[in-house]
Amino acid sequence: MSIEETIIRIIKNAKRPVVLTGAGVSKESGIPTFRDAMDGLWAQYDPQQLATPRAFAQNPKLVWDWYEYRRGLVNHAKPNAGHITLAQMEKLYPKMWIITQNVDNLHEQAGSTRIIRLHGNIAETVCYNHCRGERIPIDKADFVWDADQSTPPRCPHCGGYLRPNVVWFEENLPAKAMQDAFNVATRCDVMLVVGTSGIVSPASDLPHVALHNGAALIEINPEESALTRYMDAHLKGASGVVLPSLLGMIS
Ligand code: BV8
Ligand code: ZN
Repeated sequence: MSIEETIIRIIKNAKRPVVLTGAGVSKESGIPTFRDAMDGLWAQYDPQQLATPRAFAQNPKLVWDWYEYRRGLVNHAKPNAGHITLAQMEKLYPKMWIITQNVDNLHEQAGSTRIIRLHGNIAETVCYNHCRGERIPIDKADFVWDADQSTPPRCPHCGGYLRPNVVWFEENLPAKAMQDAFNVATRCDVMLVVGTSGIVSPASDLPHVALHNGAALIEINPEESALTRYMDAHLKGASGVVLPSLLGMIS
């Protein structure tokens, strides 16, 4: 049996597949990955320097504006064939979960329902002081903000700054998301690792958890990543191309 046939058989026979997605799955929807240089004003900044509590403390307006720019990209983005295929796969596998590092909502828009969000949701806004409790979204209707003002919008409850509901570097991930992700990674029999450079932890630990528990690891990425050497197979290509062809072969 060829390697391809073996891979197809492994995925076809999976009972509890898990898909770990990174920024690469949203690239074909027009959302730059963290590795991509961003354009215009933002090209001069390193995302890893902006997505931190320190950056927000030092320059709240700059960080808020950066997220407003990215929210604009996300609002105009549509799910691509990769997101849509994963939503179709969820119907074939009743125990399938997606664990995503992405902060866009393209998996939900494509119709996926079993999603574990590790790094939050850029569309949501929370109080920087957590005055309503940890990461409780504040409704857009409850605050006003105009792009010219020199600060982020103010919390309607405590007057502190508002911030995007994303997990910054050096912030802990939401405990429930972490627990759920490690649970499904421990129990899965196949993990598809799609569109991630595998650099950011603890997300990048999850394939090791799956491997340690006997799962087959299959990567879908046009490039090699920090995880490629642990993979049983690396399907080289864009997720919007590879995933639909994979679905064609397993269904
Ligand atoms: C934590 C939300 C405990 C925000 C994100 C030293 C000092 C301090 C901390 C650390 C340190 N060393 C390590 C750490 C831990 C740190 C970390 O991992 N740092 C990295 C940089 C080494 N992690 C954390 O801080 C986490 N918290 O550990 O808490 C703690 C507490 C205090 C102090 C220390 C630790 C929090 C991590 C979450 C950060 N937030 N996002 C926002 O979006 O603004 S991470 C963000 O970057 C994304 O969510 C994603 O996770 C990551 C980007 O990675 P990818 O998704 O993989 O995207 P990337 O661009 O890298 O790669 C894209 C891939 O797609 C490429 O491989 C490319 O080839 C491929 N591709 C391209 N096109 C396609 C494609 N694939 C398929 N199809 C295509 N068409
Ligand atoms: Zn508040």
